[in-house]
Amino acid sequence: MNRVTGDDEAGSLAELRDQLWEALGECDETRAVAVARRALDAAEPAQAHTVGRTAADRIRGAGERVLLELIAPTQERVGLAWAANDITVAQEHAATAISERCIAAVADATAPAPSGTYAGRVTVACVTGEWHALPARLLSEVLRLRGWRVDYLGAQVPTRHLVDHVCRTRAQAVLLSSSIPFLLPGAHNAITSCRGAGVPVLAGGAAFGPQGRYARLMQAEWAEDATDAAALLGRDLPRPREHAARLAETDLPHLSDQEYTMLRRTSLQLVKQTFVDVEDDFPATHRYSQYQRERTIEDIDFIVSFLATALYVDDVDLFTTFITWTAGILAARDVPPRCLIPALDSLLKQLKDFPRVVGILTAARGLTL
Ligand code: B12
Repeated sequence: MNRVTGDDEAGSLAELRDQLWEALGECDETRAVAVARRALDAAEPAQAHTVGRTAADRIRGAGERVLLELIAPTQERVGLAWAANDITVAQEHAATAISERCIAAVADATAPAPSGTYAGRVTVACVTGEWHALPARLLSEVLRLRGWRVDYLGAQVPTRHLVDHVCRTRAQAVLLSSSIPFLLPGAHNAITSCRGAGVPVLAGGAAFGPQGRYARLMQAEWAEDATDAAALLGRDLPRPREHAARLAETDLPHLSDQEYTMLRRTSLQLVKQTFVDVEDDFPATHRYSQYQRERTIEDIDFIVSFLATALYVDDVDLFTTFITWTAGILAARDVPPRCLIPALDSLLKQLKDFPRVVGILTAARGLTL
């Protein structure tokens, strides 16, 4: 690999991304790790001329760039390829496992010498039910490079155990990651519980919405990515006052209409009835295999979960964005997106007495499917 500077640098990173992408596509772990290592060499000297930068600074900068500008976007590309049905679920799983290996290789190659002194101690965790651990892992490694002691708890951490941990370790802050919006009610519980224990919460990940709008609704700080998170932590997050258990309605007064509670309570029945209505309205389902029937029920369950979450955060956009996304996933698999219409109509019929639900479903019915 040629050492790169200036304009060549961006070109080189783009090339390395393509090389990493190819290695992931071929499930070639050894090659992928070699690309990540080469990227470290390529990223480092570009900043070497900067006056006042120590060798440690340069290594840290290179590590961060490889994590956030090579591995993260390549992993996002994996998601896009899966959504477009260009790669299988198995290829996506393999690619993610290899990305994890690459992160570990970068972390090993750039680990600061143990000094026993840290910028502070923080906990990084995914909310209950959240399996997308890789974004939290990336965040943890960037913070370590920046001198923080990080307790990385990984995927789906039950709130009670999260709170126990942050209290026991006297964490300066909890960094909570979530990618899937329907986990937001659980995320809210985690935020409220940690704040109740006097620990500030910094939330991030796609679940928290554009510009972190749902994190703010839930009284958490929000950062776009690991670099922003490091900057916020460096400014010391204000410690919330410890308080007793707090009702979700305190942050979200619209919940007092009980529509969310009712929907959650009846969701099993709603999914069953919606499937029956879909079968009636969309005759093709009668020819479905058992596997296809199960996937359809799963899709309806998803629709109901996202509907409940849109009610929880009182945001129509959360649901319409999800329906548009689902339509794209279906179309890429040669399933006509208009098969969503009978499901939406069935829910509208079953839930006609609930004004906020009706508003959300009507907006979704207005989409071109
Ligand atoms: C790998 C993957 C999986 C793996 C995760 C394994 C693992 N070890 O992480 C598995 C197979 C488990 C999985 C499962 C599912 N997945 Co998935 N998955 C992905 C994929 C391809 C990559 C995730 C990733 O690593 N992204 C790379 C990181 C770098 O990006 P990022 O999340 O944006 O994170 C950055 C910032 O948001 C931020 N950030 C993130 N967290 C935090 C936290 C803090 C505090 C801060 C400050 C910043 C921050 O920093 C990161 C770095 O810049 C994404 C596609 C994508 N675009 O991300 C889909 C994706 C997230 N998955 C999706 C779906 C639908 C699912 C499933 C529901 C599928 C299913 N039907 O079962 C399940 C849900 C499981 C669950 N309950 O969590 C959808 C979500 C769509 C939606 N409408 O919400 C996506 C977007 C795929 C797609 N293109 O449609 N998935």
